[in-house]
Amino acid sequence: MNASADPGMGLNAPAYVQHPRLLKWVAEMAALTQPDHVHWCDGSQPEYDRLCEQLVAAGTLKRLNPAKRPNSFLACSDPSDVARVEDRTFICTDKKEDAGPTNHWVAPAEMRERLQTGPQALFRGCMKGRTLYVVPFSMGPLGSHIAHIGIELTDSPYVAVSMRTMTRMGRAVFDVLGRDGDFVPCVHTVGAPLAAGQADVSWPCNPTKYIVHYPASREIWSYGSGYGGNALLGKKCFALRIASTMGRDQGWLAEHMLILGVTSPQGKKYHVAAAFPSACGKTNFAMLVPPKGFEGWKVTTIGDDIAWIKPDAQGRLHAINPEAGYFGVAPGTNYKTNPNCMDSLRRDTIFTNVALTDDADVWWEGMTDEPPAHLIDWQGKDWTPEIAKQTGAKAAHPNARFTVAATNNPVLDPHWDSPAGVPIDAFIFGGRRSTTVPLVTEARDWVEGVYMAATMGSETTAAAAGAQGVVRRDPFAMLPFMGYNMSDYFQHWIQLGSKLQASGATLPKIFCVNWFRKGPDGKFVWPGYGENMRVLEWILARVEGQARAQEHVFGHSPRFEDLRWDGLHFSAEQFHSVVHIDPQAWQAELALHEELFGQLAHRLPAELPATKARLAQRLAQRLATVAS
Ligand code: TSX
Ligand code: MN
Repeated sequence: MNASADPGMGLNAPAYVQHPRLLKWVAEMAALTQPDHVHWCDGSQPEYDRLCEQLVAAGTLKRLNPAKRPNSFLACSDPSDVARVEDRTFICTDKKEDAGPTNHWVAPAEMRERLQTGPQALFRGCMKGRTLYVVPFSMGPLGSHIAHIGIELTDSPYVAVSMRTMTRMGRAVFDVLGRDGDFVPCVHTVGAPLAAGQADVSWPCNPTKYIVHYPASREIWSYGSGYGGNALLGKKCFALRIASTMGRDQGWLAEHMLILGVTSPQGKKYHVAAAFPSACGKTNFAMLVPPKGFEGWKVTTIGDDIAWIKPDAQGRLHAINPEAGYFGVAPGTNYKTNPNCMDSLRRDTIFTNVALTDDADVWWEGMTDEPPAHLIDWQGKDWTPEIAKQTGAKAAHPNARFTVAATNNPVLDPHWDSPAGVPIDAFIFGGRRSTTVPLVTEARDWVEGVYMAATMGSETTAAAAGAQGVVRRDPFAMLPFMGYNMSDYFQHWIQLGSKLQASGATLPKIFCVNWFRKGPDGKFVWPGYGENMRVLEWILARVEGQARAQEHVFGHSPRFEDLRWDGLHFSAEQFHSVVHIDPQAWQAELALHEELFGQLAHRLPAELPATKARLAQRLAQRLATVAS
């Protein structure tokens, strides 16, 4: 094929693609990457089935036992390609300060030389021997005024089928685009061209990896990985990094948040958006099952990972889930921690890097109390509980994933696909903290809420690299996903709040939660999971102005008698240990906030140090009363 000599031709573009700029771009990219074939995805079921069959033939997918797990597959990646690569993720703005101190930066011209134009340009000929899939997708309900369109060019059929599950993918996107609609161009390659006659491997990838964003031209270029957020470019790259810059420029928010609906026994419906860093159980919270004592309450899922949030004409914030599926961590998911998720995975699921059972089903650590007697682990090796005991080998990779459509979720919210989005009543920010941070705190105002979100952090667990038990700051749970300068992002939140407030709109209340306080015995005190419904009930009653609280240094928290305890034995002493404020610990905490603000000092909004000064003053008063 010689696309460069004949732009727009030789591309096999279907007649319904009537967008000259798009056709020209695909032709240019085909000329650069030199695929053997071009396939335009229509998003149909037959196309999905054909691609899956092809992936089975190539050894990338294994079909699971249709009697146990209908229409489902297992993919095992190259052992070197198992997670997002943050140190290879770049924000290429003209000025380094616009990417900010929390991002890796390379000048756009320099990066284009490495990837596209230089003598060693990585994308030149990178798709030789492969098929280029043109994947049209909408992030958000098709045609929603909050949604945006992307086109991903990829040489990975695994990515093409995953994008069909994770986004609204297919030919209807071209109807929305018309002849001149805007789209975010996304170019992805596994970086493993094939010479004539060269046999492929089951998971092609390249040890060199680049995840590159050009915020000004809203482009994404990804090289060398076939895994997750590195390759499914609608997710972290578009819906968070590029969308955060679009939101800054256009007056909306792209957030690392789940969105859930709560219906009270009286039939009143509320919507909450919540941000947590990884390993805090976002998907579990998004599918929460109300506990004993909460009969008549219902929690429904709008989204489990990302929220795009825009004010309506009255200034009320409305959220959509830009995604259409869940790409969640499998290990730890079971019928106790998340029954709705387990039910979602009973069919139509692609699992990646979990273990294979002898009857061609899947298993992962934490799925059942008792492991099967024999498995094939995620690297294709024999696994038994005995081998695991001796070698520590995991059956599933700790970052093993499921890819499943939202429509498989039994508690999917009826408005999850509504183009107008759902009105947000409360924002929740959470972290994993064994000390210091109370179970739940309501911010006294918007700026104090932004302060809570900006300073949120999580203790490192054994799963992550580095020291254990160290608090890592993760502002808004956005640290790995920010598309611009973190301080400018804080400013954007503050500005949006004051603009909406000035217009007379009611802003969502902001809360901070911590399910993970530990007692002196080192055990979690709060039972978590479904019992978090008790906290959610209090939060919504606060939104209604119908629940009481006690003010402390950091904000308002419930007293024991302000939560409802029906159906749970939880003593006032246990409650005290998850909400009490230790002034000494808070003094150390504020010193850590100061450290963060020092790192982000350039362009940090003055409101944040001012809020910290007010908190420090309250704390000093508290310490003085304790001493006297
Ligand atoms: O997801 C979690 N949530 C949110 C659920 C809606 N997890 C799992 C985190 C890792 C992904 C939790 N773990 C939660 C929680 O609220 N709380 C805890 C801590 C905890 C762990 C085990 C127990 C209790 C709390 N075990 C028993 O009570 C028996
Ligand atoms: Mn996430």
